[in-house]
Amino acid sequence: SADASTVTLLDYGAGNVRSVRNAIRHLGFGIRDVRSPEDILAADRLVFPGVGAFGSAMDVLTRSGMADALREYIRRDRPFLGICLGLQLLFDSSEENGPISGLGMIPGVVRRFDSSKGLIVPHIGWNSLEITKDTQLLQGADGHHVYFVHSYHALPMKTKTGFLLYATMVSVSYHPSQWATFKRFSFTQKRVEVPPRRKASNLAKRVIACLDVRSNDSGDLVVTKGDQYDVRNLGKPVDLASQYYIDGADEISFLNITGFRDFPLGDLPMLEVLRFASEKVFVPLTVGGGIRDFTDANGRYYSSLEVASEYFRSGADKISIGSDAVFAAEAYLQTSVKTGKSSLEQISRVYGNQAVVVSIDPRRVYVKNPEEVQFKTVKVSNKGPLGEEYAWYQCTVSGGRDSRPIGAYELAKAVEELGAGEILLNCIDCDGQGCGFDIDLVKMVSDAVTIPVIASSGAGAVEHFSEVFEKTNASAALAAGIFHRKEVPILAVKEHLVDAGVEFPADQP
Ligand code: 1PR
Repeated sequence: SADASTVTLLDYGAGNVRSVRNAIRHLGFGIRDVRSPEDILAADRLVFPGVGAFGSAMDVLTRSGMADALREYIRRDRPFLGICLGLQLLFDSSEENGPISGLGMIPGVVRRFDSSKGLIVPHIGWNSLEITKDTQLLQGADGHHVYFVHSYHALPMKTKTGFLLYATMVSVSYHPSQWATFKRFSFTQKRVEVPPRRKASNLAKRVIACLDVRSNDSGDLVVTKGDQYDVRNLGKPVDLASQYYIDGADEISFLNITGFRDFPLGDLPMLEVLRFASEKVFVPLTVGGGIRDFTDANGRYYSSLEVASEYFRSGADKISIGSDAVFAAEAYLQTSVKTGKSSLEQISRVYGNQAVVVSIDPRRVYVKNPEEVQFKTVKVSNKGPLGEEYAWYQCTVSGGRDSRPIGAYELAKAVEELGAGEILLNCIDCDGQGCGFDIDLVKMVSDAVTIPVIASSGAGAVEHFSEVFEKTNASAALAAGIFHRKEVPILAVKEHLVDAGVEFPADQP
């Protein structure tokens, strides 16, 4: 029958569920989209990939009448696969922007991971699954590496009725080969209980390939790279991104380096690049450049949230904010008031912290004496030109063109408070130099925050990756030039990290 080959998908428009769609189709099923509460009740099997933040998702579900339909569907004991937030929403309440009441179908609460014990939250990256109880659904998944992005975990109260606790695992949304689960799901109606993972496993370090892109004179987006932010052209973004995915990159970042002067929604090539890339690249995509409020030539105002939403709809898993986050942090440090109006705050409130990266572009400023400046300094490993032993790292905006009165340390701490889920830490002095990451800078920032820090700028050899993971708390390392110029393949970096004893995913696509 038609129904045996159809999966009903609840996509309430809050983010990127492209990969889920790709995966369902990959397994040979058709997709019926939920347009009204009745569609939920009419479903034979319902997949609910929750994206975004708990509070805004509950608002949408309640306003549209879908909350009641979902409760009824589950009461009727119909097959249901809740992924990530799609599972959490079934609980009584969540701490995310809250406490906020959920659908109340599973007794229990959703809590934030406790970062006070040295945990880096959100947990982002490829980690192995450990299945401690035999379940039909996750058969064969034991020991496999899947991609996690989560800050919250669901804590069910002990009940007699087993519920499918699909943890907050979103891994499956990234690679169709991991969607075997779907096949099983479509044949089974049994509810099974999967206890949360018990033993902690090492958090895998990520290797990220970055593509700086800009529009050329004929309006095409090209990959560009230079040193110290002085750029030249290298190739086509989608082709390169696909190649990096095949080569084993854990994530891909696109930075539209002219985004600060052009309006991104007028930048159709970037949206096209994302659409094409998300069909070929099954690891997370981050996109940055130009995310801010904007009024176009006709006087039409676009909020940064609209800009970000368009990026998410086109296939981005995370967005990255540069200049606008610096202004938001400066205002916050001056007034100590969180207005809730900055792009950083608005986007993380709707899409969740884990979807918002802040890109920092600092430049080293040597000083003789830390007392000379009001910013956090470090004792540098290599003295300055006049024998200076200290430095602070001054933030810049507009691709390094303008320097601002705020240090990388101060910025990192402020944006963490404002809702950033991750920091992409560049360094203009090291960019394109191939002399290694700025260990002093990465150490200072990764020790200062509890969110993950991506070390960037300066990778020139495989040893630079193990060095940054050994000497700092960085969660990921990003490089551009060495990959573009094919000097060091991504696989060589990964092999080196294994040899050096830094854990990394072995069976990831
Ligand atoms: O300010 O929100 O519009 O965001 C602009 C974004 O574009 C920021 O993330 C900023 O870092 C980036 N950007 C702006 N201008 C440039 C430039 O190069 N002229 N690129 C630029 C920044 C730095 C890294 C680079 C690493 C690794 N590129 O992303 O990829 O340094 O390079 P390497 O491995 O070759 O050393 P907004």
